Amino acid sequence: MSVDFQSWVAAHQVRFEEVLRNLLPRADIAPQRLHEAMRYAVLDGGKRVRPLLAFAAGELADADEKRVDVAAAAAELIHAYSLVHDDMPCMDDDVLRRGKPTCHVQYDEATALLVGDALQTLAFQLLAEHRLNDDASRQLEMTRLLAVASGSRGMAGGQAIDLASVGKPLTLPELEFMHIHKTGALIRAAVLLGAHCGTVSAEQLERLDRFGKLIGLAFQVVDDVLDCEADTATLGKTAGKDADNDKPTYVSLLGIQGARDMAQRLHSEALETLAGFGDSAQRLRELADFIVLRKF
Ligand code: GRG
Repeated sequence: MSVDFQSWVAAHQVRFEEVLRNLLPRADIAPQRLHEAMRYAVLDGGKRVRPLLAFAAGELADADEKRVDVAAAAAELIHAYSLVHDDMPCMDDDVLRRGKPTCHVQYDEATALLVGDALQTLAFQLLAEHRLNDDASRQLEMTRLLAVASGSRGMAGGQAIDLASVGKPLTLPELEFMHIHKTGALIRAAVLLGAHCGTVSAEQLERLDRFGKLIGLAFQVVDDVLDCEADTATLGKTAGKDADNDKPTYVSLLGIQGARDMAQRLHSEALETLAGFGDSAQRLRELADFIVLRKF
């Protein structure tokens, strides 16, 4: 009998922490301070939503878990780098992340910049060094996919639009475009990376891609709601920053209830994309529920 969702999440989070500990450079090898800061930024924190999505998609595709570990780590390292850079004074200028001082506060700005750079390149090093699919062209596709999701046509591009949008009214389609790139692209990539470690048809990949797109956007809509409703201690990051910074959000455009309704709609549509997968998509369904119902 399969384990319940909470136990599945907890077991993967614990196991994955060990995976990350082993894949990150040791803090006692040079340059020690940079390595220590990289470990500080990645370890002991975060929900690990992107890795969990990769594990769930990997299970659906009957993938070798050890291979998914590496793909999931690559996605999480990109995510961790983006948080370190986002928190810096030149961007969101925040002091709290994952319940502890942000990387530039704990170390210094130059170190935080290098931590982000080094985590990003480590992600691609992992994809190049480890065998993730017997078909080399599929492995190359995984590298391409993560690069596009992280770059100017993905997360970094979304962040550029976000920074330019402060104090400006955005239309709903403009806001959606920004978030599909800033937050959604990496979440979508995490689902596909997990699936690419196993066996899936082109048609199945297309459906998983749509699932990732919808659930990535739902994640951001919920994030906007939580930024208004949850407190700093629960979130482990400063609450209420969007309104303080005069940033357009789903809440500022649709109101709290409108944003909640939108998250529900995206959730339903995401579940529809999984209809043909049967039991093999159960973890993805449960993660979709978690993403929409989460309180932190
Ligand atoms: C610096 C290129 C570059 C991009 C930054 C991710 C990002 C783009 C900015 C972070 C700002 C932010 C709070 C975005 C909202 C959605 C989001 C990514 C929240 C944090 O992700 P979680 O909730 O964090 O998965 P944990 O800590 O659980 O991993």
